[in-house]
Amino acid sequence: RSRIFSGMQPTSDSLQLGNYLGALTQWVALQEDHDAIYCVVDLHALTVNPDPAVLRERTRRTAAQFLAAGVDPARSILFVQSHVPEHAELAWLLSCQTGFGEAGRMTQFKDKSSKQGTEGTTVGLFTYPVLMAADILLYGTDLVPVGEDQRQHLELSRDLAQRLNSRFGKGTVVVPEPHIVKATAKIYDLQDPTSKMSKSAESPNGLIELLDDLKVVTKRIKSAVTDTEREIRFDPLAKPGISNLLTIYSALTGRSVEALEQEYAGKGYGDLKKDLAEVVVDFLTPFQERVHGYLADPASLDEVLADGADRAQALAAPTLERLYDRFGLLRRR
Ligand code: AQP
Repeated sequence: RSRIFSGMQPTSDSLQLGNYLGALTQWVALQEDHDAIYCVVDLHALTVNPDPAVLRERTRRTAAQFLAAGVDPARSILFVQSHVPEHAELAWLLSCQTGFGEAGRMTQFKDKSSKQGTEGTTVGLFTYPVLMAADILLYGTDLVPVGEDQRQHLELSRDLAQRLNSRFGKGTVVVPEPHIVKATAKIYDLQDPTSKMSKSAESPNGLIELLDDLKVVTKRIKSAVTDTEREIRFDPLAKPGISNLLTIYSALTGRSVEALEQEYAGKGYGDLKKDLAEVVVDFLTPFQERVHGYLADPASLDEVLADGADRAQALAAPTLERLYDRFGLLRRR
């Protein structure tokens, strides 16, 4: 069985629909016939300096949303990144293998740091993709299910893996492959349908947040930006807003975009939005109930996470030990 690893940051009280459709649904599907490891990457979230109490709360909330989406801790390993210190340790080794210029070419860093300014941007944000490579390489990961925005970071993980293999010998680490499902690889902001939907967007109005009030969700879908035509047609270049709504509709119902185009031929944008809002509300209602169930029992949730951390660490520790040795660090007796 091949090995899957993926993570999500606890950077918001709620995940957004892009996180769910771009990544989380693939996580749930892949755990059926792969060895899957899923992680709340709290160390990554530190790069934007969150309030400590808020971070702690969001870490549990993020784990609860993984479980509510169907991540099954009996089949997969589910844990919190900082519970397994090998992640931070391997990140140091890898940061000493990453070129400064190479890290500086990461577009996500360029985007986020340009918004925050030089003084507001942490060194942690700069080395974020190196920590991500450590997460992946620590487990001999074959496949990483992510959305399109993570493709470049994954390319860096592959480059680092190949670098270690050419320096220390073939097979030192596994070179990971991205698993990106084209149809849902990038869900767009409802108010700005040429930008990706993002948890920490400047304005929440274009987000579908999984834990938001259902009336707010409905209102946001009904006020989604469209275009001045009337035809309901999938055409991401000419009609990014309508195409995004069709993508979401199709992904949540399992109906093809073509079938939806036919069904809505001659109907108005208002009809599409009203029906989509119902589809989203029908999906979110039981999802939110499950999340609140997990959050009502934090002791059990913490137990699931502790068990996951034990299982993850059992895999991570020997890999790190082997790499420390390859790098020439004298091991303690
Ligand atoms: N809009 C999206 N469409 C499809 N997939 C998406 N992902 C994120 N946004 C979309 C995927 O969800 C996972 C979450 O990764 P993350 O939490 O590490 O952070 P991110 O990629 O930076 O996601 P966000 O929501 O934009 O978070 P913030 O605002 O904190 O930066 C990844 O697999 C990602 O590809």
